[in-house]
Amino acid sequence: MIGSLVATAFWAMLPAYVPNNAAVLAGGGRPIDGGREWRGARLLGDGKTWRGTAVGTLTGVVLALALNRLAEPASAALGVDLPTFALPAAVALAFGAMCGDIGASFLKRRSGRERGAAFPGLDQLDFVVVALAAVFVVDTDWALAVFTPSVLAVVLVMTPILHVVTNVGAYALGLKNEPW
Ligand code: CTP
Ligand code: K
Ligand code: MG
Repeated sequence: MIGSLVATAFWAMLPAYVPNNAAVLAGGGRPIDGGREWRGARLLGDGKTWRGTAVGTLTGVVLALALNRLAEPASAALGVDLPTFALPAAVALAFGAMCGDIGASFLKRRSGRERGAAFPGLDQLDFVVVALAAVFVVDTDWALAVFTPSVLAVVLVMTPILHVVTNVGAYALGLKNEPW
């Protein structure tokens, strides 16, 4: 029971989990805010770039399409009914995740935090909250069917754990400047 909830939650959120990591690898180039400031601090900062956002979103969408091809064999192997992703749902999860992270940077700059500063709680859940909100708006029936209250509960517990583990790992491998 808990195993199938975890499998469903992880599978359904993968297109939202991967974009931030892809952005870390692809980041660089022109910042989205073009260097602009607002009320004495950068609007978003140099850590939110067009390239990172575009590559992150695209990676999440392509991953969702790849998962569609694996859904049947993976469901059979695990004995779980894993969902497929319609394109609008895939875009909502991937782009929603990127937007959540960008929104968090906006809040960090407003609260005096420099680029790279930690904001515990926000760092671990920003992308998930916006990705879920976006997919519930864009593909409501699908989202209601996949993200039952118990799957949502697993997502909210599992995401911060995965976030900490992947970021500490990326930092240890020298891929990321901070371990959060
Ligand atoms: N990145 C990017 N574009 C994004 C998100 C991330 O280019 N939309 C890249 C940047 O190189 C960034 C790195 O991924 O520095 C790490 O991402 P993150 O930790 O989200 O950014 P920070 O540098 O910590 O900046 P902030 O304080 O604004 O979160
Ligand atoms: K972040
Ligand atoms: Mg950071």
